[in-house]
Amino acid sequence: MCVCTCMYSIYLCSPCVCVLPCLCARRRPSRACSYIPADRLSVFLSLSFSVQCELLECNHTTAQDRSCKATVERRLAAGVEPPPLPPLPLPLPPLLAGWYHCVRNWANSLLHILHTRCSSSECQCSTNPLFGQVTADDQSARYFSASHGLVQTHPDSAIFQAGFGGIDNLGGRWGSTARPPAALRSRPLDYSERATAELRRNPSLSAPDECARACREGEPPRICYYHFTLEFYTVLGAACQVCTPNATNTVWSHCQCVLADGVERGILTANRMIPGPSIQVCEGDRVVIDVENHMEGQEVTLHWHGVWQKGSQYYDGVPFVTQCPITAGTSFRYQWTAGNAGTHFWHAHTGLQKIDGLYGSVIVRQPPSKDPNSKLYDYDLTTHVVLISDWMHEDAAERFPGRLAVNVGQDPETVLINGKGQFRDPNTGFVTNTPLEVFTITPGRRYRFRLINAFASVCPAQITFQGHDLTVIATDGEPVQPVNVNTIISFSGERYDFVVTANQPVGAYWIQLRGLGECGIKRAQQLGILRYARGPYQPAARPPTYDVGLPQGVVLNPLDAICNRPRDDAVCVSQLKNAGHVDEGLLQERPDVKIFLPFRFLGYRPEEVFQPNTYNRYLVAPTGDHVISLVDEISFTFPPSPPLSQIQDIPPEQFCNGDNRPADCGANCMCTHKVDVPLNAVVEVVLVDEVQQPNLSHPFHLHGYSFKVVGIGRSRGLLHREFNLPPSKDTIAVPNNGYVVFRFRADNPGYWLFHCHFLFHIVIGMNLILHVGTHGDLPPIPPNFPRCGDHLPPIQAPLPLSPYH
Ligand SMILES: [Cu+2]
Repeated sequence: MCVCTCMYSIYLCSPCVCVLPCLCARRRPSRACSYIPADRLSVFLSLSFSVQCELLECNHTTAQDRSCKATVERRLAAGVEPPPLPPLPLPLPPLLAGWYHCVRNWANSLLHILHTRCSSSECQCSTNPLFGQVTADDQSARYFSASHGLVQTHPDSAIFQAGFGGIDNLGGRWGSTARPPAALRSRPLDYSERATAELRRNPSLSAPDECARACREGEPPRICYYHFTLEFYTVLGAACQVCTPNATNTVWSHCQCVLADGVERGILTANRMIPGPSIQVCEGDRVVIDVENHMEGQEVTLHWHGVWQKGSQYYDGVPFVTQCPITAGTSFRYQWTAGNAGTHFWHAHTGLQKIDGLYGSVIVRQPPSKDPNSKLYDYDLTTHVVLISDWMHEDAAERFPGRLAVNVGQDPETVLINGKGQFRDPNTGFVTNTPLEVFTITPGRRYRFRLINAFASVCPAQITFQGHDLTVIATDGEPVQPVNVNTIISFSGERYDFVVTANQPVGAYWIQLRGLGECGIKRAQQLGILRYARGPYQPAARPPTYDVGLPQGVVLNPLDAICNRPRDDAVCVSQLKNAGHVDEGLLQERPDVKIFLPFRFLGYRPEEVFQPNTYNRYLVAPTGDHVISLVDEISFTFPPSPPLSQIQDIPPEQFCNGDNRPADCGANCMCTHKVDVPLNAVVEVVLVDEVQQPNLSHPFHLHGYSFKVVGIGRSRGLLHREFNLPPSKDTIAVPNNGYVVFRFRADNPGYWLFHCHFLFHIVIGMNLILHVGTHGDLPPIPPNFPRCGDHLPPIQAPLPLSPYH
């Protein structure tokens, strides 16, 4: 019996007959076909590919290598699934049989072969590259698989490539003497020991780049582990003297330089990246995120926007609703099952931290058989997430409550695509030369893009791809029947998935992102590049400007919200048709519960706000008005403890709603707005915009659910409802001076925040809590769940001074 190692993997011989010789392609070219399609160069060698080659009996001759390449490409194009690993060719000794069992059960990932650990008596299956590594004097523990440029192919395309685990350590003593291949030595892990300790300790955990994979039916779920270190940080800090970042949507950046739009400022970051780490998993995976708060003097919670948190209500991340905020210097472990697939994201839900940099993508993929639109695209790449955000050149706190003279209002200076962009100074005309985001595509292929609107300000965002149609296939994670448009307008908190077909001449094309509404004042826009592989890097066309932009064509989500008739130039969200399952009970005539929620601003005169001994909160709008928000005439305040875990600590009079207002509540009625809904009731919510401010449409987001949008419009009087396959969403913009009607079945017990997703409206009370079911319906409070609340003990008389004083 012998076990052999090679540069990229191992193979087994028993006695010296190779089980998987193809795995040693790089070291033993005489036995393998090592062809990798050019658009996947960033990945090394996939097992499925190797097995295909092996079955094809490729060998080292160039002619045969070419024929192997042709055959594999034909299979790829035809969408043929890769063959399973071959059965054992001959009886193996028990140890090797155990090893092979691990490899075969975890089929198709090279990582499993690399990271399975065998002692002299048994093998432990693991996908976790750090499992079992010893840190002391062990150099290898400081190296970690590159999530850089990780490529995720669509499962239909027959080849599935795993990220490369990096450490070849099956020779000698496992893990203690091995060194990473030379190619990886130049990529030190930008991680503290503490950040990887859990991965080293626990064999059942999968690392982030192993979880970012194609999802297959019947594959066992994984436990995906993430570690977020939250810090005060700097754009263009000294880290930028060390390296230039080029990764997109990674979990770790191997370069700690944050460029953003090339304007220096202080920021908040998770793992020194903007956007923060990307969580990409399969439906059914368990997601564990350890959040370490290093932001001195700041508390934080992270919300997983779009993840329903069924059974994990305590990890929804809303301060003083589902948990106590994470204080500086402490850690909090979020853990939830990725129960609903789709394009989601995470962001800080405390104060104004989100717009300073605390956000990132959450992508939950599913097997193609479960996606009704899977036939419409060939690739669903980890790199084709389009996270758009608005960006200021100072801390958000500089703009709250707001100024009167310089930098008035809360509008961003610019907008970013995946944290990248350039900034044109309006005073000097100087343009920064930071890199733009580039998405690469191959001619003839169809790509799924996942757009995430992580804006915090009131600006809608408009995105257009030059010369390419966008086929919208999902919104807020839920599939819709495909619709072709040219431009997508999205609001804070919304997500849209669309397919782009590489059907234009090979070249580079502009992607234009414009901030609309108030962002029009500063002409806030950003550019990105859609590049054909092997084509030029720069578009030939002049860059579009804010005022002379790309042609809009057909617009999804038009701002005028004229939605009660079909139009040639636009598609309203309410006109999208659901492509998933629609609960018929929801569409019955009478819902069990109807909640009518008009919302508006309340304006104060300065002499009303600034009275001695009163400290009413307010926001100074760009107009100089001092306002708070009212939903059903109540301005929401957070309770001192989370009702989910500490309901007994909250005085009942803290809560209120439209039918139960505190007796002495004036026009600026402040209390914890809570609407109770019985479990499993069919609920209809009617949101009516009474702000009466042109250019402002408030996007409302419901935690814990998606709902069916049955009506959007601007006419008052009879509200039009459309019950034919209404789309599912969790964030919906209410047209200014208009309304939205949606329905859902309240089957997820808990305390769910429902709020306008504009950051500066949350902090002045545009929220309420939807309380579904009773405490008896909730899962138990997690052990040692942190507690918080007021400390107001009886006041004591002065203590007598000690006689020695
Ligand atoms: Cu709002």
